[in-house]
Amino acid sequence: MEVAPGAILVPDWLSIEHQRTLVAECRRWATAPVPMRSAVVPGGRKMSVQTVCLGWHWQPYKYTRTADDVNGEPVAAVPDWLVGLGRSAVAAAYDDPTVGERYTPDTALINFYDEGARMGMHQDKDERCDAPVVSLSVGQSCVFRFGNSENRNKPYTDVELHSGDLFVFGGESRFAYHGVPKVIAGSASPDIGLPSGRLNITLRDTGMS
Ligand code: MD5
Ligand code: FE
Repeated sequence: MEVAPGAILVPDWLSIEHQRTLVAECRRWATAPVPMRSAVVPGGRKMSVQTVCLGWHWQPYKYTRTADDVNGEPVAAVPDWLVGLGRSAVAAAYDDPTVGERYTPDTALINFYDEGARMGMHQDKDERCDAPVVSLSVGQSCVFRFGNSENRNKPYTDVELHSGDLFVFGGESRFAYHGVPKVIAGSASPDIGLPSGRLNITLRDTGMS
């Protein structure tokens, strides 16, 4: 489903088995070598979303190899199987195996939303590269707000994202404003090993070396 040019939503793309694996792996990534944390933005406020990173460490608003704002450790590598999942995701979204083969994300951001967490409208522009962002949702459903590339206000489109959904943001949509105004209470998906909250895994190419 094309939400906007380059922004493709593929509902229920991940199998239950893949969702379970991602939950289990996220539990490991969230503990070591760098613990998951709420990033502090330059004004001093803590984000309500908690984040841990693979490949490159994101902090507001840059990428580094070591988690300088957490414990100073180098972040874990992005495993090959996750790069492969990203390639399959891009190929599926654009219905074109060749775009998948050329996709090499060097970073994964894992966001955890408890039921009260939200993410304000923003653009992802810390990457020096316009390759698509792959977004995988696991756990509780949310309202995802897909905006425009000009400002954080209207026009925007609200879509519900559910456990297993794939969203790819490329082309004209890569630098659109977006946010997560709410996690939907009571929407936990049974059988995936996450009793509450929402995980989002994004794959990105930072364009860094
Ligand atoms: C989330 N994460 O659900 C979202 C999914 C973040 C973040 O927003 O920055 O960690 S990624 C949604 C996204 C990424 C890149 C571009 C666009 C949306 N877009 O152009 O709409 O936790
Ligand atoms: Fe974002």
